[in-house]
Amino acid sequence: MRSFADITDALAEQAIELPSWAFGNSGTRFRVFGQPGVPRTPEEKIADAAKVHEYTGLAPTVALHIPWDKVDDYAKLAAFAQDHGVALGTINSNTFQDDDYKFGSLTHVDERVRQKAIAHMHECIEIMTATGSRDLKIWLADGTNYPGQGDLRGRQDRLAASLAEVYAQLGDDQRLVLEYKFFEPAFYATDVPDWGTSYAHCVALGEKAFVCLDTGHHAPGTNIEFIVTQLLRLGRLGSFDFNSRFYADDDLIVGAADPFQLFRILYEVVRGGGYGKDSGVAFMLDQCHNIEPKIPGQIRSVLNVQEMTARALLVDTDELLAAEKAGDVLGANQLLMDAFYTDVRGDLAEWRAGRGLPADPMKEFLASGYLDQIAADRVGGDQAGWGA
Ligand code: LRH
Ligand code: MN
Ligand code: MN
Repeated sequence: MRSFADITDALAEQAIELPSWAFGNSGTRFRVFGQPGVPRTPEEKIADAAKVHEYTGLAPTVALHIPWDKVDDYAKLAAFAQDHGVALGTINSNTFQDDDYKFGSLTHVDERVRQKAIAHMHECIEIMTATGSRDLKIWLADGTNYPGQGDLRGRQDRLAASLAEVYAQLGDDQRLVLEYKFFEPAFYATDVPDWGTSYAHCVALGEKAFVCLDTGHHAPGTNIEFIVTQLLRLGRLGSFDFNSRFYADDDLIVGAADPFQLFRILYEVVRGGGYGKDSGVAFMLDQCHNIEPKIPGQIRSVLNVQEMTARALLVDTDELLAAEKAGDVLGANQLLMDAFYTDVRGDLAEWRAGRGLPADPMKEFLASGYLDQIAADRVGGDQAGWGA
């Protein structure tokens, strides 16, 4: 196994993008529980996200969701973020909250609605240009609830045509990232249900199209790390939406439900060259904190990713490959498990302190008084964008 000192350079490269929507009130379709101090504007969401970066050094960018984070001047919003020590990151399109999209967006059989969805994507690309963002992330709620409701093939064909129109608008340094999800809100057939469908569309589009893997978007029991390996092998893993789940798309804190799965995923990321600032693979969170406080929820999340990344980096890949080659089943497995069971929290605390960060970011943030301050300052905080 590698030593902690061996992995600190790699750890220093870690960057995890935060979703603006994690800071707003959110809930299930049964209830949204409001919390004091919740942001009322995109600026306040960015200010909260900046706190996570200030205390952890792990979260230098914030993803926006349009139109939830609609403002008049995006360059000004980017400057606001910069003043707070962060940058704006991925622009997430939203074609799922408009009555027009009841039967689909980029797949819609009605040309007017399909063009409206394409125009929204183009607007998102313009926002990216204003904010200096690299990635347009597309997740579609498109699908059908009943067999026969829609022509599955026709929907794929329209999707391909729509995506090509969106792709054509990308600048040279911009990327399209297509996220998949196996069900919900459509319950019979989802139009981008799996990595293979996303991959097929990306390959047809061109070299600036990549797959986004949301860890909560698979059937129970799916071997997600295998998908990671395959997409890295194919050069099409663009980004992660990290979260954890017990049942379906639960959007719980990453690493909370199954830390071992997170470790296995991160090991494959490291193994496959998907780790680090030049890898082209963006780490993002996609979570909602329905009952726990939001900024601490995000602090816990990025620390969970950091801890599991450290454990994955501890694996001596050469040693492991040698054990695998020798057919040493138990030895190889033990090499992985030894790294997984290594408690890195003490080393990480010491390392953080040595870099001018709080050894215990959660404790220092809670003691900072920021939560009391925003509770007093912000009255009438709104929900993240859905679940009212
Ligand atoms: C869909 C999803 C997608 C959306 C986000 C709010 O379930 O994961 O990434 O943009 O949730
Ligand atoms: Mn997602
Ligand atoms: Mn999701």
